Amino acid sequence: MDSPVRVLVLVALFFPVFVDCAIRHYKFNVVMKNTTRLCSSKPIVTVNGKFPGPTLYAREDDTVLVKVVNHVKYNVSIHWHGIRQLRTGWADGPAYITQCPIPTGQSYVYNFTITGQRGTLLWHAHILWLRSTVHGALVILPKRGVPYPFPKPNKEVVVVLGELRIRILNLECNLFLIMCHRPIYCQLSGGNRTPKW
Ligand SMILES: [Cu+2]
Repeated sequence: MDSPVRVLVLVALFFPVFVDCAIRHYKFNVVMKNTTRLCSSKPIVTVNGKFPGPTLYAREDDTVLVKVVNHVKYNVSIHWHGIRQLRTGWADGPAYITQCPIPTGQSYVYNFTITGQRGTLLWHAHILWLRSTVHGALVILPKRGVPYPFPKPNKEVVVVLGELRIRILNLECNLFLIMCHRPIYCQLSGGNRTPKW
């Protein structure tokens, strides 16, 4: 064994506090799910049948392994929004940029380590329109024994803001609230499209 490796092994054995990091395993089954919002039901693409999708939890320095299995008819990829992919660019997720999307019936394991980051980030599909229903939160806790840089709150609640598209009677009111700051439109049937802001 090389001497630097031997030193690391000895440090890990005798000073485990220095290597207090974990491997977090998650499984994302991408499936269709009949979902009801605002009194209307329709099948949507989800992760594990949830909308929004499951919240991932990890600590700074943890390695996260997410096995994504594609059970829908669309190609899929997942982007870990805001995660610094240090030497793990293939885990970033933008389809056709850092990876080929996951075809129907296939899977892919995203493997990345969270370094120098804490707080709540977002994960979402990074292909087609799938991100509108395939998204969720990624909570990065501080290292064990390290406090938050603010007084500890009594309770923490994850709030995910998403997009809903609704139609009411013959008054077509399409609300678009998209992350890239597109305006919200409200369109009367046959009328002019009026930007609200
Ligand atoms: Cu993103």
